[in-house]
Amino acid sequence: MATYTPQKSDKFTFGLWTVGNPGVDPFGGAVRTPVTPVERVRKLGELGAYGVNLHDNDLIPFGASATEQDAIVKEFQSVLAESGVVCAMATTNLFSHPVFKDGAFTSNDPKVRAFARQKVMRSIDLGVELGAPIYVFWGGREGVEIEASKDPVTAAKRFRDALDFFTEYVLDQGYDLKFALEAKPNEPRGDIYLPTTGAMLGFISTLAHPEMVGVNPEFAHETMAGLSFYHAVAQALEAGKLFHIDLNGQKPGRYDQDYRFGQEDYKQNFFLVKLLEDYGYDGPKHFDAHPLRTSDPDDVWEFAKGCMRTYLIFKDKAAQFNADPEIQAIWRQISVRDAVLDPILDGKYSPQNAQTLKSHAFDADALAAQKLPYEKLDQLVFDLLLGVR
Ligand code: GCO
Ligand code: MN
Ligand code: MN
Repeated sequence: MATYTPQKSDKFTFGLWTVGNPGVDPFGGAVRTPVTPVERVRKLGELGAYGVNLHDNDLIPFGASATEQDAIVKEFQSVLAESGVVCAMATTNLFSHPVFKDGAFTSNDPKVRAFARQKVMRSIDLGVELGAPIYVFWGGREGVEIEASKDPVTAAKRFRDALDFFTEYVLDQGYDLKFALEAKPNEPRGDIYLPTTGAMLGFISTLAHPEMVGVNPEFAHETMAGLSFYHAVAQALEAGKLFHIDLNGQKPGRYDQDYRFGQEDYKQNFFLVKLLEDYGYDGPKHFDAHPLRTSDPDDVWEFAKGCMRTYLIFKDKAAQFNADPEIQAIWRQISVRDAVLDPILDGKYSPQNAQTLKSHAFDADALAAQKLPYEKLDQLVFDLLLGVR
């Protein structure tokens, strides 16, 4: 019987803000006093997590002096070393302080936009000092409720100008750092710009250094919009742009629930884990989730353990799927091969290939009569997931 014990090689990570979430929601205040960042790292290390992620202000209070920052960083570096936990990703809080209430990079006020750039550069320096190889941009306040208040074309340009500035900054400093852009359709803004992973992928190709920039898709964000997270991740993977991933649980069409990974839609999560494993995604798997508001401090750690355990169970199920003779037989049956057509379809355009396709005789009725036993296939998957196979 597998124990589903997380190993460092699983590359499971948690944001300081995830296990440190005090349970605040729009209707009520904190229900827990989180332990300090240092203690969170220590505990995550004990549980087998590989890394920790942070916003600048998860560690360094807003407005702290350089001396205060140095002391905090030193203590944090020593707990990272002691616990064997790495700083896997860093990011900037461009959403909590009221100065960002109408956006950071897309604010109409150049002083706010400039302050945001200052904060990001300082935060990049901090992330690099802590050893983070990935820097996430999530534009939580980059959006609107009132369309008359901003020009969305100008907003897109401002977002791009900011990112181009930061990639140049990274190159100028000689940092070894990649960026990952995280999309979200809404919340906290009525509409957030660049609302989906697909939108981010399109945007990246317009940047000055697209090779330095990938995506950080989040289960909850795509699911809120009623989209398939599995497909969004697949597209990013295929484009070589899956630099980071935020895993959690979410029901479609709701506010951002940030549930424990795997809490909702087992099938979608199974295929997601299978995708990451089959295609050898080797970046961090970040559980960007919150313990329930009902959780006491012990239950917070059950939440963290549950995220990792669930991933490992799905990984085990993916291996079962790949080894299941009946499932694989159906897969072979539907994965039709054709000695003449496959090389043409897999290859590039040539006048010869165009001519061959144009003159090929197809029997459309015979093709339409091919058996596609998908009811049977899906039931096998269901049985496998529910543990009766
Ligand atoms: C959210 C987002 C954030 C970001 C984080 C890192 O919905 O609040 O998912 O948790 O992931 O700010 O950029
Ligand atoms: Mn989120
Ligand atoms: Mn996230």
